[in-house]
Amino acid sequence: MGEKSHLIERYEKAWVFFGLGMIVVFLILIGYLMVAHGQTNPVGAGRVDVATVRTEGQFANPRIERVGNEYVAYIQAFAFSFLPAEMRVTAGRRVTFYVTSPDVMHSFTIVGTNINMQVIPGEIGKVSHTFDEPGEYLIICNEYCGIAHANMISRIIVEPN
Ligand SMILES: [Cu+2]
Repeated sequence: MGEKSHLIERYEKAWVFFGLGMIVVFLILIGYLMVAHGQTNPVGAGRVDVATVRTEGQFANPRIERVGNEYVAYIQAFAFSFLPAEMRVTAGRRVTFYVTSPDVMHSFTIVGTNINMQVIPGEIGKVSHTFDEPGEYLIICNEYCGIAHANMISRIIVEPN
């Protein structure tokens, strides 16, 4: 009996250490990913009127434009597309995306980056990213928004500097 309870205690200890070890591993992993990929915190950047956002204001003219050394994009995410449907930037320059939705919840997710922003109707989401690697990046919606959700794509083409 005494020997058996020692054995159980040993197993218990091993699993407690394993659990604590995994917490440490995850914290290190989170820290590493934040350093390696940069921290992107989407922020709220104001509100829009969903009834008029498509015809008035910045989002009525979805676009990407050069502002000084950077780019600024005004993007509509709606069922079932993004506007503009394609954007072009030069590698190494910071791009700030302002995204809103006139209908339902969507997301603004750039494959191959850590940008994954929720797009809430009536809210403007803002997130910035610098594309260091030239190439074509797919923009997708990962909030299920209806029957043609899977067709909801756009792309950003990063040209060499
Ligand atoms: Cu969507």
